[in-house]
Amino acid sequence: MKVVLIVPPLRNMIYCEYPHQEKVCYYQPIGLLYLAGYLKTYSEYEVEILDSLANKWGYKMLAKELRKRSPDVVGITAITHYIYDALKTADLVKKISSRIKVCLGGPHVSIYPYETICHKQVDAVIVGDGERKFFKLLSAWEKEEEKISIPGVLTKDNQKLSYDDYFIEELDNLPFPDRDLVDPNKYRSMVSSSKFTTLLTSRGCPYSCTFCKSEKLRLRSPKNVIKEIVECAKNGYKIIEIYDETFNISLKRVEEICKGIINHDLKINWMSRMRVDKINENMLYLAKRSGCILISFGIESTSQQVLNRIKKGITLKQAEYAIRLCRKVGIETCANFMLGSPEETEEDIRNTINWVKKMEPDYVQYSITRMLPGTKLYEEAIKESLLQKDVWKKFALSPTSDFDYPCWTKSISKERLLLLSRKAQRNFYFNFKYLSRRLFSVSSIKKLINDLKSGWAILRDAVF
Ligand code: B12
Ligand code: SF4
Repeated sequence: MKVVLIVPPLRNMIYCEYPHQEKVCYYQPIGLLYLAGYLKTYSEYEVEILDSLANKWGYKMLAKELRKRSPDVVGITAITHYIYDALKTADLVKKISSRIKVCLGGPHVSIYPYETICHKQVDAVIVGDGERKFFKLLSAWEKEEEKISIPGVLTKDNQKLSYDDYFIEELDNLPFPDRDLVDPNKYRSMVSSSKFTTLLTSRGCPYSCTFCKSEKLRLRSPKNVIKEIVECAKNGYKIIEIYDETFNISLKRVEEICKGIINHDLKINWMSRMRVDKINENMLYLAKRSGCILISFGIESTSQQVLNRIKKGITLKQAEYAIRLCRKVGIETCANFMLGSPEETEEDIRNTINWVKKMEPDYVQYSITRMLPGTKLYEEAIKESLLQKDVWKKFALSPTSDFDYPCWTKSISKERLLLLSRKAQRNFYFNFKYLSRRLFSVSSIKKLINDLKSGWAILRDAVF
């Protein structure tokens, strides 16, 4: 059986805060690489990945590539933001041949399984971690089973969903993502042009920030993580972006992973996302010695009232400590903020911008607080009648490319928030002090060229 996994052409993504940045940095579709790794380990199926985003393909080109391969099954990944394109891709597959089975998976499908299976071009949907369930579905299709009943899978004939097998608990038992299925030259990180990949040491997150839909936390053992990092280093990857929702949930675990990288003398650099309340000097020194070059912190707001309201569980003191400590140790920082959270005023936003000026992180990312489906913030907005109805559910049933993304606009309008965030972004990067600081800190001409490319993308997003 021939299986093709697809990242759709993102031509109608409903919203993307930084469209130009998305054109300079491309990330391997790690979820699909995991699915492929699993299928290649446990089956004889022929598996290929078509990443339309990294290949810069539109629908015509994707159709051409699909026709060449003539698959039996197509799997399409989808987040809510590009479900329109995912369904359009499913349509295209069915137009090429109605005998090709189409299955959708990914975060959007896990939130809206019933709304997704309703679409005529979709034969099956899978919720939660996909590896085991997709394999079971393919086996059932191969055997042409009449009634398919697999926990976590919905088909046109069986629309009773069981959440029994939603998560994979033992991540160490999973085969590694099959990185050989994509061309490494097509992927690039924001901070370097070296051979780059992404890696997950955990899935889920134990915190409950109201703007985020976190799932149950599962951790891989440091030994298992090191094995994958060693494999990546052997295959020539120089930069690894750890894509955990929060990497430093356990300090001891991070330290063990760092020690493993140091002991294996791996010549790699890595970056990750961490929480400001879970760091200490020892861990950061180990991180630096093991090649950590950048840590992103979700600080969100500098108003403690707002931080409490969105249940971020951090204090401004912790954020200041984290940025100062990273600077002392020699690790760059990226501070992420959301403007326009509940109870945030324009004065709070000004305070945030001034705080950033004072703290001087190496990078900053301002976005506006958007209400994602499945989050507490979105539920709050419906309860407080800020939204008249469940707009995301309606969108999931009939997606449009001009969907108006809901924001918390009780005190500040969306237009104003967008203006403030763009202005803040532009003013941070394009001033003499910042540019001269960056110029003196870059380690090589290659890095300078890379920073200029990324900087141009940021400028375009902030200006246009
Ligand atoms: C790393 C990450 C990013 C990275 C890289 C994204 C990428 N293209 O790889 C960056 C920073 C670029 C990013 C950007 C964005 N992201 Co993001 N991101 C994540 C994060 C933290 C981890 C994703 C990941 O690698 N997961 C691990 C892998 C193993 O899981 P997976 O991909 O979901 O795949 C598994 C299953 O879903 C399933 N599956 C997936 N596809 C398929 C397909 C088939 C056929 C089957 C059967 C199964 C299946 O099986 C896989 C293996 O178990 C998630 C959080 C999360 N909980 O997933 C958010 C998340 C996916 N991002 C989200 C969002 C909103 C965005 C942005 C729109 C933000 C923005 N800029 O405004 C952009 C969109 C960019 C884009 N083009 O996709 C949301 C999506 C919410 C939603 N309702 O769909 C999430 C869920 C965060 C959240 N909690 O809200 N993101
Ligand atoms: S915002 Fe970060 S810390 Fe909060 S729940 Fe989401 S992933 Fe976890």
